[in-house]
Amino acid sequence: MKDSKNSDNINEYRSNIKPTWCNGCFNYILLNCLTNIFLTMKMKKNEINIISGIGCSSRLPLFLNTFGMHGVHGRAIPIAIGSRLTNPNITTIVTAGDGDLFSIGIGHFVHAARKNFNITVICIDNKIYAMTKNQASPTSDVGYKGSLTPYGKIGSQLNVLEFALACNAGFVAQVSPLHFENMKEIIMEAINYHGFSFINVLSPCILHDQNQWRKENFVDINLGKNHDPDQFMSAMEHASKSLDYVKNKTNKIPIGIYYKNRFSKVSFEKGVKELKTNFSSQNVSIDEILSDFRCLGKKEA
Ligand SMILES: Cc1ncc(C[n+]2csc(CCOP(=O)(O)OP(=O)(O)O)c2C)c(N)n1
Ligand SMILES: [Mg+2]
Repeated sequence: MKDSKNSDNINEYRSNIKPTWCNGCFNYILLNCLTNIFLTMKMKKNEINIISGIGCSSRLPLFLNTFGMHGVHGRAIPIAIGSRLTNPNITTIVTAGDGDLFSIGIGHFVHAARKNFNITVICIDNKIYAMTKNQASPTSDVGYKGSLTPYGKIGSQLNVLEFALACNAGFVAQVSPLHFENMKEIIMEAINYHGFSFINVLSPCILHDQNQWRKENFVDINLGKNHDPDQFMSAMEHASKSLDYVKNKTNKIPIGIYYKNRFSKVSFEKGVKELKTNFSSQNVSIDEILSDFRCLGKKEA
């Protein structure tokens, strides 16, 4: 792999590793959508970096012929941040499960969003830990009967859209693989967004999910005049209702862009670059400053 020319053949973005997912898994649709996006956006394979954690969904980078890493459970975001800081010219996308991002890895999410790293985080939300055989996750419905909660999940369900907004994510959306074109458009918009973007992909596990969603079960919140993604309070209001379908099955499942902060704050990477430029204009090099810090550390030790 790793050549620098644009690909004109979608299959060139795929590695020769055969996916290990169950037949009919929604993850295939997301994989197909990503290669479609790379082709449409004329992205070079060596300018794409896909980082994951551990889980069925986290195997996704293995099936792509781009840079990437199948990382450590809950640590996809720190790996992505490290690679972004090392090479800010590479498009960095995290693809990880709901367990990975919102159970063990939730602390990393908070700070990556708040500090505004220019990465796209895609949660492949099947509402369970699938790989370890069906345990309830933070996004499982209350009462969900998993292998460790045979009498039903106790506690509450994490509303990831509300959470991402509260963490100050500049771009927040939810999509369904059953609405392929909508999902593709929104992921492309997230990739183009200069700052932290989050997309929740509703991807029910075909082995364990009892809901059997269909295309017509979804509603696009961006159709009509009810919601303006520029408006944070409107985004919060819509996000707070985004799980209403769980309690009342007659409610539709909302998809679309909840929030897009068009006046995005300076991304962390840009901030670092500006800092370096400011120091160099004052004739002080970053290395000099760091060596002072190192001396201090030694004196204190
Ligand atoms: C540090 C650590 N803790 C726990 C595990 C066990 N483990 C592997 S995958 C997983 C959960 C996966 O769930 P999710 O991230 O939602 O991915 P899915 O399999 O549902 O796609 C767990 C708990 C692990 N591999 N490493
Ligand atoms: Mg999961």
